[in-house]
Amino acid sequence: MLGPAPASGLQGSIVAAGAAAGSTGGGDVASTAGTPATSAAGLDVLRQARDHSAGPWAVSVPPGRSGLERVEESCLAVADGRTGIRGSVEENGAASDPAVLAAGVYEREPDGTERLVEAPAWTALDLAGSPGPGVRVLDLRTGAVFRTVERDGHPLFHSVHWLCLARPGTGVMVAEAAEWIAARLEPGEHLDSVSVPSSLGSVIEVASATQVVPARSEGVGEGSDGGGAALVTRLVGVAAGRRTRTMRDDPTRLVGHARHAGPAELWDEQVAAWARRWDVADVEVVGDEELTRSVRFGLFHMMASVASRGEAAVGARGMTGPAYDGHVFWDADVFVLPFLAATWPRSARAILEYRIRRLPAARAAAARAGLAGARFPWESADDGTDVTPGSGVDEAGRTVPILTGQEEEHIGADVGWAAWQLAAWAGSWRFLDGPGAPLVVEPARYFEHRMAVDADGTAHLRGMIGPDEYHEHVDDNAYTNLMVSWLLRRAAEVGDRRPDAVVPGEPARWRTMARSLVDGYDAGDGTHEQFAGYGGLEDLLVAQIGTPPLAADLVLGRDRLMGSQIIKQADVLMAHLLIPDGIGRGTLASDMDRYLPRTAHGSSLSPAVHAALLARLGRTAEARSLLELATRIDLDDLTGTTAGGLHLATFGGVWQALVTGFAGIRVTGPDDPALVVDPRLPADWSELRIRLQWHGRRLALSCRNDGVHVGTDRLVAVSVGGGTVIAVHPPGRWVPSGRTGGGTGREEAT
Ligand code: IFM
Repeated sequence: MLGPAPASGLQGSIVAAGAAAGSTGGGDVASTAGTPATSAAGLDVLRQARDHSAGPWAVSVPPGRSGLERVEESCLAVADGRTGIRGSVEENGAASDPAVLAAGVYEREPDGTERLVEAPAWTALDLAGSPGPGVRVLDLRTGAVFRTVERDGHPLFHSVHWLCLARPGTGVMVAEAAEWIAARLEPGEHLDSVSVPSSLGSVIEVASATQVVPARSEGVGEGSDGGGAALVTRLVGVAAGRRTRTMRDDPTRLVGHARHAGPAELWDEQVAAWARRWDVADVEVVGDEELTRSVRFGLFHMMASVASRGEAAVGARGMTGPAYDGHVFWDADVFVLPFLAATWPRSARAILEYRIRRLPAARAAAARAGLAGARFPWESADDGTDVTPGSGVDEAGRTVPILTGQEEEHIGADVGWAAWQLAAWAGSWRFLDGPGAPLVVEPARYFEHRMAVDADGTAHLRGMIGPDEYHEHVDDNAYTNLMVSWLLRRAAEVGDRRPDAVVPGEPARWRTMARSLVDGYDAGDGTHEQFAGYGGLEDLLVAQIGTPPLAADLVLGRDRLMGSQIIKQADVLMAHLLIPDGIGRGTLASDMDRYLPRTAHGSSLSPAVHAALLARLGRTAEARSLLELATRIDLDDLTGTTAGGLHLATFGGVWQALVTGFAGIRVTGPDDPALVVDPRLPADWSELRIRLQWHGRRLALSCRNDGVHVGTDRLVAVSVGGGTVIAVHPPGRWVPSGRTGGGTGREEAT
């Protein structure tokens, strides 16, 4: 388990900067001017980074754990939105999987598979021996990884590295090593470069300038008669993308700029850049430091994984590992994007830009199916064609077909929903009236043609896979139909505003189709049937087969599972999360009672979704326990898959659970007249503090069950607990909840 850093910061005895300014050697770097200052600054930075890593702002990896190296490397990964590096130790142990990854930079294998290109880690050092892993800390506040190794009370090795958020593609590493470890590090200055091209015309290029000077310090030199220890300062440039089109910068030029700035300035920039991000994104559960840390861990990785400009291909594991080959799923649009729309809209826009640029491929996919509009792929990589594998191998070594690429079509509605989210948080139609319009209109057009209208006038989507991937080729998956119905109505609105984006008659037809599409609602028991015929399947509860989270496919086998009511992850309930106004009021409680006991949480996406909805229902103890489960999925490697990278969608789900669940914040569209907040907190959370941006206002919300203190930089309209809308002037005020009494859930109370 990964835990907190020591509250007082890590111990060590790195000495004053001047001690390192000895010989600089006669290296081959173009200019050595300022070299002593660079080493001095390096030491200073090393010390400052150490001091920053503490409390609920840091996640530490203790020494002496075996078999977890790759898990730790995922957890300690850092990124700047464009490129990332796994948190491997500098000597790259045998069990290590070091890598530099770049968003959207894929390789196509001879069998057609597309996967992320991996370049060698720029943190590698040719150490003469391993000092042992020591204690490693990810400082969430600054995005730096710090390592300290001591033996018998003597420091042996210290290092810090980070990727510069303010200048994507620039990396910095400073390390101090004792004599016997540093024996192979040649004093002087060294330039290195490596280029990893991909068959798709992309490349990752890494250039670095490394300076090695003696570290005659009371630090790592101690115990080695003051000589031979080394201080290493490495400045790195990483450029990734298509050589001709999207190559961001020349890596050598990036190194040159970094040398000009020097490590101290780069460190100050880094601290300031991350402070700007946290200022609009932090979440704190007052009274639960461990939960706060694990929530921030997820927020950090989401922020690090998405660029602020251009397009952002956000793979299921971001740039923290190679799992799922770095493919882009609905994880990006539905789970990660809302957090960014509410905190850093430029990054949400970049996720949508990735989809906009792949509309031609989505249109071609629809056309291949003989249909109009655009059909987004379930798994997407370089050019937006579907890259979902056709089969996989299960744990028993059997080849099983994977049908999600053909049948998990809800992705089209998910993309439209994501575009709407950005507009709703921004309080502006600009995006939807402009480049975002096709993301809503074209999938709607596709679904209009994809559905079948029966003689009785009801419309159906047949042969689908819903979010519950345990059941394939089902008819009228409730989540898909509800989302498509919602999408058709939104597309009609966009069409009303932008008649040039639609064909005359489409908006009216879409409104009719939205009403005709069946949603599985059964007035008898007040629930939505997950798909036609679900109720007739073997009625198994998860408690009868094990304790969730579990992979029920492995427990029951594929055939029995498909014939049972066990589901993998939130499906009907997912619609309650995303479109509470698009699903029958009062049905959340009954759908929860029906589906929660049948849900295996076989996907890491599932627990947080349930946490959000249980909180909404006022079932805060259950909500909290599922929230905590979600926050530990990677930190404790609960699914055994963290070695392949972190589950970004889970982090997004955790944020949504806190914001839309526990805090009860609801946004529906760009015209929302007020921010709606309705907190439901467990008794021992004294406060839930959330920073975000809504309709261009920077807000700091301190939520309690009896009201919310709203801090704001501009006049904002807020309604708390169903109370009247109150105008809040800067710097803010306490807004009491309009809800009287307690105990009932939000749905019942409104
Ligand atoms: O997108 C998810 C899906 O919902 C469940 N299986 C894993 C995918 C990638 O995270």
